Amino acid sequence: MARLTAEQKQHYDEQGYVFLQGLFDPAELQPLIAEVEAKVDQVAHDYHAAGRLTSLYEEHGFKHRLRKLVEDCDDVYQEIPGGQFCGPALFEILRHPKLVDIAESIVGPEVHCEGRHRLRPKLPNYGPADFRWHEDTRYGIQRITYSQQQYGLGAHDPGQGDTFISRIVPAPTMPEPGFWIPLVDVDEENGCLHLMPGGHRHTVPYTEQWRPSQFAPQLDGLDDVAFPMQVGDALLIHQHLPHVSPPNRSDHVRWSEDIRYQDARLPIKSQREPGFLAKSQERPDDIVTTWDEYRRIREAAAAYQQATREAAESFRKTTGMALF
Ligand SMILES: O=C(O)CCC(=O)C(=O)O
Repeated sequence: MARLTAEQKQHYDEQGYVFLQGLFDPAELQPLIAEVEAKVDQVAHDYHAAGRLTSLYEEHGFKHRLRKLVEDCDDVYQEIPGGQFCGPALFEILRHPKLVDIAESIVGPEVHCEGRHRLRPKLPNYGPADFRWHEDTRYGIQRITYSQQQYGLGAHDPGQGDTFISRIVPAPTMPEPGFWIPLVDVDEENGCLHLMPGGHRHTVPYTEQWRPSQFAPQLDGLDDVAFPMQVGDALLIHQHLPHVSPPNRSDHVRWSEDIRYQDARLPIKSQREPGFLAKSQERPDDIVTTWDEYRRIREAAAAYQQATREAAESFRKTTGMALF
């Protein structure tokens, strides 16, 4: 598959997204959908065996079964979303050349697939599945120091002095292109994504990025655009593009998967969810090509987290002090 065309790259830079209509043949996503269905089935059996469900709801298909299960036992929901879900079919999508080659257009030839991929079952009228306006990555902060001369008074301006000015400014973080991939057709009724095209170029003050009431005026004049999509389409989204996921008002689950990439030469975003090297010229032998390898990376990270938690707990018990 191709990298982004020059026009698509320009659109990404200027508008903060690219709508990739028909990127996948829907059949290519079928193994992933089957993997999600198998996960839901396994959770249903576990909860049913534990006496926490009155039925397995097996007669309900992909779009309805999880809703029925959660209506019966709310705790079922927490078993499904997020990065905890992963298997061989998702791995094949994470490393799919169609995604990795497009990511390469933005992050360069060393492509790391972040471990923070997320399965999103957006249940009808279910608050925990909704997202207010946000950007996917906060800005960092950077101290800049400049003299009045640099600030524009000009070297020969008689008014220029030696005064140095020091400011803390928000600094865009490294490129982290994300893909939002629906697993059912999405529209405004079942909670399709809304973007604010161009919003990634408006720096929201560092402290206000998660406070929409203060966020909105910063983006005055930009439009909120809904993106109905069909299975097979994908949205490529800049990490600073504001987006929102309004409530699902339909009677079925809106399923989607989101995936992010970064330059593998830069510090890896999340040590807790380490991801894997998806493409590389510098380290071709380290590219992860099998689910078994990625599964072992995930298991090692989980074991490390567990050991860290146990060490902290043991320290707390012995000393009465909390490590974190
Ligand atoms: O899938 C959704 O409903 C929202 C996802 C989202 O906002 C995100 O991944 O940052």
